[in-house]
Amino acid sequence: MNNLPSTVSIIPVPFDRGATRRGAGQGPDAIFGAGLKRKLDALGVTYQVDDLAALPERKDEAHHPRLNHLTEVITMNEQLAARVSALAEAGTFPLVLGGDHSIAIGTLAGLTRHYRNLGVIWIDAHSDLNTPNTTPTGNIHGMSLAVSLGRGDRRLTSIGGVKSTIKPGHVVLIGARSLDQGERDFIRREGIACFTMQDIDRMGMFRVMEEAIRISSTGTDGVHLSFDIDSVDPKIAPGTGTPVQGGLSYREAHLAMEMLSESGILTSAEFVENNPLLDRGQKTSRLLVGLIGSMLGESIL
Ligand code: HAR
Ligand code: MN
Ligand code: MN
Ligand code: MN
Repeated sequence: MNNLPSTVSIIPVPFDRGATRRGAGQGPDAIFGAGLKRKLDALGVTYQVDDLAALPERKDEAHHPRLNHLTEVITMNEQLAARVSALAEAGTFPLVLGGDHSIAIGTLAGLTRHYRNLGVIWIDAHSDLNTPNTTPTGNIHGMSLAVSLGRGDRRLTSIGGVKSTIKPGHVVLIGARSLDQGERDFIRREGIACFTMQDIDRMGMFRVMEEAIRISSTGTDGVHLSFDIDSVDPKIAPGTGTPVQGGLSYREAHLAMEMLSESGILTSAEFVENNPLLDRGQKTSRLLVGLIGSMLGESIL
């Protein structure tokens, strides 16, 4: 089954200031190096590669307690929000390549300028629901989903200007296995659907994805996939900055992408936290090319 979007707009975001370990900034190049264009050509996908202005080399190093590299994160995400918003408005399918997960702030800000009720499928070992009050690290990649739900520092939640707010009932977390206490409280308080690794063990990925597709596409006018490669088990995806054992298998990850393709619900996607400096060869980048292929309709038979 094939539900190809008309035109895919690839947006590389070489940014890693939202994380402690550097290297995710080289993630987009590594995904191209592992054959992304060849894969899209083989699938007959129409695509264009977008360009963001490079970040100025040296930014002010003002210290923002509990918000590491705040200025750089804001600058990058304002730019990204503007691009994503324009590309969604033009009717294309934005495909953002990270970069650390703080870039979801800009992606989602741009999308919610366009969609009034955006559904979000967040596949990640983490939930990225910290705020400056709960963060154990101050790293903004651990806060991006909270920001997109309108929580946290105003300088982050205001990125992208006038936009709708994502509703907690339209968000689905998949693959969680490393949550901070403040994040658990957030999930319970807001009633966010969360399929942990334990749920995946017990229900199977097929049923989890059926539920995720139903929840994210009910009462929404678009669905975004935010895929953090650390959702996948580090034995299969070693190239990432905050690996957590006990993750998705190769097939579970592919099945999720295949089911999303079949469902036809996705209107945008991002793939983040690919760190080629920590990879074994091109293992993780190649996996990402395969997963993007499955999301865009590649089938086994
Ligand atoms: N929860 C931790 C924090 O807030 C770790 C977040 C980690 N990393 C990510 N996000 N890759 O999914 O710092
Ligand atoms: Mn539209
Ligand atoms: Mn993440
Ligand atoms: Mn993560």
